[in-house]
Amino acid sequence: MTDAASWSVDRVADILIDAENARHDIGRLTTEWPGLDLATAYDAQGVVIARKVAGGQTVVGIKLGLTSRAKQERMGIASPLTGVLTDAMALKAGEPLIAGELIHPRIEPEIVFVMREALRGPGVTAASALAAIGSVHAGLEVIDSRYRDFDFALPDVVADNASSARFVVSATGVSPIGLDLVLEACVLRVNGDVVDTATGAAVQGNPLDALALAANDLATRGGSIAAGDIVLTGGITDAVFVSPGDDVNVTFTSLGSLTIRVEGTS
Ligand code: OOG
Ligand code: MG
Repeated sequence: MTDAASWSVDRVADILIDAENARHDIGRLTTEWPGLDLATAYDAQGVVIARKVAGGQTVVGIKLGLTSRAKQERMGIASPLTGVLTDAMALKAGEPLIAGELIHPRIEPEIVFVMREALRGPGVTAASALAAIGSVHAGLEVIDSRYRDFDFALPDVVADNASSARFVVSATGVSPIGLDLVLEACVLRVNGDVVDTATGAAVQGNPLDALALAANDLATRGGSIAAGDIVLTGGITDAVFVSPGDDVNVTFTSLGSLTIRVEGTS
C-alpha cells in the first residue's frame, strides 16, 4: 500500500516500534508517505512514546538532537529536534551496552542537565534556563536509528524519537553556578585512542541556549520540561560506531568521566 489514504501516525508508530523490537532497519518513511511533514512526525513520535508508556515505561526526560555542527553535517540536517527519554533507555553507570539488542549503535558525548524546576516556553532564555537547572552531568548517548545507514530526512528522525536507544549520565553532578559550559571541554576515546574533542560551545554556541531552545520548541507543541527531568543537550562531537569489545570513554574538564563497555550479548 503506497497511497496516502493508507498512512496514519499510528501506522508510522507501528512500523518504527516493530523495527526497534525486531532490530531490523527500514527505508525512509517520508519516501513512502510524502505527507509525513514535521508536525505529523512529532505526532507520530508522541504515539511511539504513548505506546512505550502503555507498555510500562516511564518518561524521565527530554533529548535534543542535531544541536552541533558536527552532528548536523554528518546527518545532512541543519535543524535541531527533540525526543523523549524513558527509564528503559537508561544504563546505570558501569552497566555494559548490549550491542545485540540494537541495530547499529553509535555513541556520542553529551552535556546533561538534571532540572530542579520545570521549564516552560515560550520566552525561555539562557538565563532563565540556568536558574531551573539542579545539576550538570557528563553523558554518553547511544543512538540507534531505525533507518538503514542512518539515512533519514528530518520528519523521519523526528518520528523515530531522534534515534534514541540508550543513555548514561554520571552519578555525581556539578552545580551550574560558576561553570563555564561554553569552555567545558571533552575528549572522546575509543579503546584508549582519542577520536574526537570539542567544547560546549559546539552545542548551539552554549548548552544553556540548547536548553532554552528545547523548552521553547516543546512549547510550540504544548510540551514542557518537568522538575526532575534529565535533558540531553545533543552530541557535542560526531557519534562513533561501536562493536562488542569496545570501551568508549568521555572525559570532561569539570564534569568528570564516563565509560561504556560494549558487549555482544548479555
Ligand atoms: C539523530 C539523533 C541526534 C544528537 O545528539 O545530535 C542526536 C541521529 O544522529 O541519528 O541524538
Ligand atoms: Mg544525542
